[in-house]
Amino acid sequence: MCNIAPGASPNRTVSFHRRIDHYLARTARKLDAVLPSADERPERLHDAMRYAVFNGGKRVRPLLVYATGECLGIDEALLDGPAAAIELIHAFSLVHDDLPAMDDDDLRRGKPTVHRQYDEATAILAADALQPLAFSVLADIEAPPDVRVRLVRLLADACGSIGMTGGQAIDLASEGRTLSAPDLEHMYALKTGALIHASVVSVGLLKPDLPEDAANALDRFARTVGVAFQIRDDILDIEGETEVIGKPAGSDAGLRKATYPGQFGIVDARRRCDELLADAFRELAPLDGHAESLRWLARYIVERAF
Ligand code: GRG
Repeated sequence: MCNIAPGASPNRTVSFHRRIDHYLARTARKLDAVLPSADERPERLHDAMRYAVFNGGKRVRPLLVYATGECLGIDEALLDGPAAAIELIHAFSLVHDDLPAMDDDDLRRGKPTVHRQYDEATAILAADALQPLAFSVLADIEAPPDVRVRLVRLLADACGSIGMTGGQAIDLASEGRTLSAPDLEHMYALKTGALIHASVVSVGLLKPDLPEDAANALDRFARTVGVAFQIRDDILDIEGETEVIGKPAGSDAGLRKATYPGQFGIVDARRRCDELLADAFRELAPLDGHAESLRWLARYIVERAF
């Protein structure tokens, strides 16, 4: 087992899910602080940015940041910046994902998508503004300059052509096609996994003395969970109800998307999720008892109902 100091977060004697509200409140406060007020000009743009960020959302990525922080014993105040930055990138990606040129969705989180609530140009601009805001937040965190540069690089790679955007390009190019299981999982690892990976690995960067085996364990854990997250998402698209998942059920089939359950069936998709969860748990072994929060979140990710 590697040597990691116990976490300095509140109420560590109770299960992680009892601390979630605390972390959601921290995330909301930080996002509210960094987003321009809707009264500030240009008001409509700022209003749309706030709508994109505050119209619901489970905040899984910020929770992964705080859970990893618990695991590594990092002061939670230092985690607010990375948690908010990653959520801003996530919000921006969803606005783009819903646009007519992408998935053309009217509903997100049970509410009109940003281009439906405002208009297409405002949605594009709101997303365009959320992305640089994320990097500005990272540039301001209370860490040595070299750590901030590494964080910016990690997030830039995670959302660029070797990360989320590349995954989205493969996803769009795969409509109507059949992919092998490894190719599907590669697409998932980029489209969805890259940001989930960054949520965990960014916290490791805040601890320069992190032992290599712990850093490698977190890296592999995050990659595994990222793929499981997208398979679960695809299962929910088939099995979920629109009112529960907050977006039109069955839209992947409508768009002839290449998905794991679409190609291999729900049973195999569930089996693959369980396999990935077991792998993820195994990866956490070097972190031993410090990783209870990450184990809780990984299970939540593969069992969630929306
Ligand atoms: C130009 C960098 C750039 C990005 C645009 C549109 C796009 C490229 C990428 C989209 C990637 C994407 C939307 C992947 C899907 C990930 C996914 C499963 C999102 C849903 O995440 P949840 O369930 O959402 O965490 P909530 O609503 O809870 O926040």
